[in-house]
Amino acid sequence: MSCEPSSPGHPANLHADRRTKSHAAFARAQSLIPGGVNSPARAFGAVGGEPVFFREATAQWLTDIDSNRYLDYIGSWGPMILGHRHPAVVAAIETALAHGTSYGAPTEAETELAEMIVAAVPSIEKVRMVSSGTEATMSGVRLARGFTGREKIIKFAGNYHGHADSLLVSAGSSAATLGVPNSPGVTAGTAQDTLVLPYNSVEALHDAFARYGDALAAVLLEPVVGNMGLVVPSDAFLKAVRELTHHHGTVLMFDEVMTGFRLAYGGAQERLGITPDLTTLGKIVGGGLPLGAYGGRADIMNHVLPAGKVFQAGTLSGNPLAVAAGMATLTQLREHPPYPHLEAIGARLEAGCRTSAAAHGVPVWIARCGSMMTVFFQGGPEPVPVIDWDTAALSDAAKYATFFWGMLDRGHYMPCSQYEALFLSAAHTEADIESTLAAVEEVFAGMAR
Ligand code: HOZ
Repeated sequence: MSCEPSSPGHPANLHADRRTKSHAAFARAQSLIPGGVNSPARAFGAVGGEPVFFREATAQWLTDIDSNRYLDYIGSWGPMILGHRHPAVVAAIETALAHGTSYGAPTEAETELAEMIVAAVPSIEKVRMVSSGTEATMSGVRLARGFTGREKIIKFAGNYHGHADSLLVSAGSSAATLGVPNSPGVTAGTAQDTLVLPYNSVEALHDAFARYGDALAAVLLEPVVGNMGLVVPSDAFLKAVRELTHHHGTVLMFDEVMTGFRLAYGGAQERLGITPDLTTLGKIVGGGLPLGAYGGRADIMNHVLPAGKVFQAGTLSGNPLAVAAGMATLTQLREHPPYPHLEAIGARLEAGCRTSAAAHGVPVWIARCGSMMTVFFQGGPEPVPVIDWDTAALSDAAKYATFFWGMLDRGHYMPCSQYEALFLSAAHTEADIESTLAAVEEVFAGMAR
């Protein structure tokens, strides 16, 4: 990782003259906002340059403040599965806006969105709305502890569940990218009840349950990981997770903040055929506005205040604009499922990247699940399967940076870290993918030299 200013030879400086307004905006932001950004994932620290500042977005396109256009492959890190400013979502927000922006009191729309979530997600019988994925997962962990009366939880290295203290242990996403998987400020007391295991290790799971068994409140995981780059679970791992948690009365909690409504309408759990006890949602469920949710078995959810005694609250929880955007997005996904299209363009993108990498001898491991994908740049000629954080961390971040800047300069906005997945939207066309693959071909050819 490098936070050093770019050197003249760094790929970040290719065509920097096209982003002079972004450069000035970043300088101004840095004087007022720590690091110049309101979330580190967007800071470009891992690719050694300065972030692009945006003016607007439409469908699959982003426009920066220097008027450069980019095909968008992050979709606000996941929420924009329909593309930006989908007319149905805009109309729903405008209608809600005409009535009021926040009441701090219940609305019927919240119940309607709850009905849609319960109908969509196999494990969810009751659901509580919050304002972000972090809040959802933090609240879910508290609930699992309150429900079981136990304190310890298991998470997996490289999985990221937002920035609640007890989950900032061996965390992925920008925590891993920027070198602080265990953040200063998280006390040893908080972290000691979080056990960290390697993802996909059935053996480690059995060992942990043999040792801590009935003291485990929850096992929390991304059922398909997006936050150390894309990593898929093995069938054996998922089976072991479900069987062991069931046997020990431990709550199995899926963090579907990224995968919910994306890998299928019912999320990764529908796609993989595994039903957890609790599920956390964010991103798509809010249609691009701040909304998260956690839900699951009714007997567990009934422990949340005021039905039960586990405290969780929020002034803007179930905010009417966010609920309207979420309902409009879910309605589109249900009535006009984009999943076959996303699968088709995802498969084409993956195949094209493989072809170019092989043609130019660029060693990569490519992982994809539906509309999420990562190209891991590797050191040696033999591909090393990326199955967990240790194998993801073998990636060559400098090569990823070269790829990232090469794509950006050709008008393709990719994740600014090796350890984030890219996201496709329903708005991406087959022609967009071909244009992206033409850029990939050029960039890989350059990397081979
Ligand atoms: N959860 C997003 C992808 N890892 C990052 C969002 C952020 O931290 O800004």
